[in-house]
Amino acid sequence: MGETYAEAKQELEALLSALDQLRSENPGSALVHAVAAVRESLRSGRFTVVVAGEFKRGKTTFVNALLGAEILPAAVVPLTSVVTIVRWGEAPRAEVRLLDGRTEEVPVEDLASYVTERGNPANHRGVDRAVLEYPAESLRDGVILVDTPGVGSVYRHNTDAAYAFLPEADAAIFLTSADPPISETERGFLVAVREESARMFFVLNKADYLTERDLAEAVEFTADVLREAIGREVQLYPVSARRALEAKTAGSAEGAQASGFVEFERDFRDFLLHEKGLVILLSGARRLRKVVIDEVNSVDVEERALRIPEQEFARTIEDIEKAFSDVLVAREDVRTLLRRSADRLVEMVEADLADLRERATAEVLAECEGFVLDVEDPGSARQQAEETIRAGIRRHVDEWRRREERRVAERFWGESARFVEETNALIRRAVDVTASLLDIDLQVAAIPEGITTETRFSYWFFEELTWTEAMLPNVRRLLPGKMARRMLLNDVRERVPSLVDRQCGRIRWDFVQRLDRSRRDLERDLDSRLDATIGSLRSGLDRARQEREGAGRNVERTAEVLSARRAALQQPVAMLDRMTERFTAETVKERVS
Ligand SMILES: Nc1nc2c(ncn2[C@@H]2O[C@H](COP(=O)(O)OP(=O)(O)O)[C@@H](O)[C@H]2O)c(=O)[nH]1
Ligand SMILES: [Mg+2]
Repeated sequence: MGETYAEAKQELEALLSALDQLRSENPGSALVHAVAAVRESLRSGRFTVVVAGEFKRGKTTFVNALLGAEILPAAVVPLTSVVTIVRWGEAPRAEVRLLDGRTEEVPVEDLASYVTERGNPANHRGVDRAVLEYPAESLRDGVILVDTPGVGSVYRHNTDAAYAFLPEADAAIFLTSADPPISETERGFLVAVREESARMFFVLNKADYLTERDLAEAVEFTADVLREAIGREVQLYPVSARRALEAKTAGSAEGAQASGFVEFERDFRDFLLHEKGLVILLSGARRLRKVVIDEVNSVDVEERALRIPEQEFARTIEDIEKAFSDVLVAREDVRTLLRRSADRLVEMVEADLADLRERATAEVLAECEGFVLDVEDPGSARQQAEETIRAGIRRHVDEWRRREERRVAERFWGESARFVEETNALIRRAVDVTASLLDIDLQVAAIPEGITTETRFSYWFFEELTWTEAMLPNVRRLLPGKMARRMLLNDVRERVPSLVDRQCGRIRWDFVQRLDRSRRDLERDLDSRLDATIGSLRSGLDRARQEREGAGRNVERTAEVLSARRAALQQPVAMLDRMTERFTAETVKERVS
């Protein structure tokens, strides 16, 4: 943006205050709601940022450096085994969510005993994820950091976490370092996520280990690997998360500068605020523009309706009302189409799920059967067999879900655009009919396309898989090997299909729920925009009628009041025009570059 996000945001906030003053003359109007809604979206906009990378590249240290305090447990030996989500809170507070769905508040100092390998070996506490709230400046604007276990870590399920979180994130920071150089696993990860790379930042950590010359070499080498994996030139930030953390804790600005962190932080914040902030500002400005124009129309309608000759007045109102009810009947058809389109999306998900069910069952079974047939001591392999099943299902489901989320979101987006168009046509009809029956000019403020950013198919954190049901029955340890193997094999064959089935059922439920909610949100949103348009035209007519019926009517004096109000509304309209134009240009530029 030509100006900073903060400045643009302030400008919009000032406008909101100005509109607060204006609306007091007409309480209960759509303007009141729009002002509140836009204010809320400025306040609560959030950015999810995933920190990904192989274990021990320094992800957790890096998150601490961003927070400016050694708050998350990083260490030499332990591998973090659990995803940790860090978000703004007035005071430090920690909570863990368990795989069985329960949530427990835990002392912040004790976090290590839940999220590290040493404190929680092989995740025996069954922790699904930890959530830390912390009053760090860097989290102020709604930034949420997700510290993931490493790509290529020794535990399969850790590897999946970074993948699973990526599509729902607004941005990602990929960390590597020179000790050892970027690995084959990391390269594979980058190739797999290359589509997301426009939203990714690349960091070469532990720069402090290297001399200036070695660092330059490491940067060059790593950048080559990145370019090759991602398919384009990317900027690589050499930093020392450890030095940055030390400097920040000690309050040393020079130290932070020397760590390379400052440069990264600046670019990263710019990116976040620009990328996401712009979308929020643009949709806020467009939303306000529409309601303010509705208000202007309301004033114009009133002004004009006051002057209609007495013998024509009732008739004109009747014609306009008739047109409005036609528009509202047509809206019913649009709603029916919208619901049908949502049903078709559910059908698509169901068909895709059927594929997943079949493939996952076959592949997980094959893998587990192989394991059971090869294992040396089948009598005590139950736990490992379970682990294989769990990891297998999780892998299939995560991968499927990643693709499906995108697919559904894109389809939903496309469909929404169509219904926005249909509703705009109705809005235009209502305004045009009124304008022509009253023989005046009225502006049509269409629903902006951006409406869909507020009501899109939401990918908030989808539920992790949970395993409340028993996986495999206990096999008596003392059975002879052959028999134990046969029993275990039978159990695996029996359980895998039903476990896959159960997980597919949950996913279906999750998608259907969210689709339904998204559809209802969209419907409500479209309805309210059309209602607001008709409502403001009607209220202009109503006020004119009351005025005409009242005693001591003074058309000229009322007209003066109205033209003052119109003038007062004109200024915000002009400002909003400028803002939407500017923000739109920025968004387009962004997409092109
Ligand atoms: N020298 C140096 N060591 C670092 C740096 N960042 C992290 N480390 C160390 O690397 C080890 C792994 O760090 P950690 O943050 O736990 O890595 P993670 O597994 O990726 O989360 C720890 O011993 C850290 O102190 C750095 O910038 N420089
Ligand atoms: Mg870590």
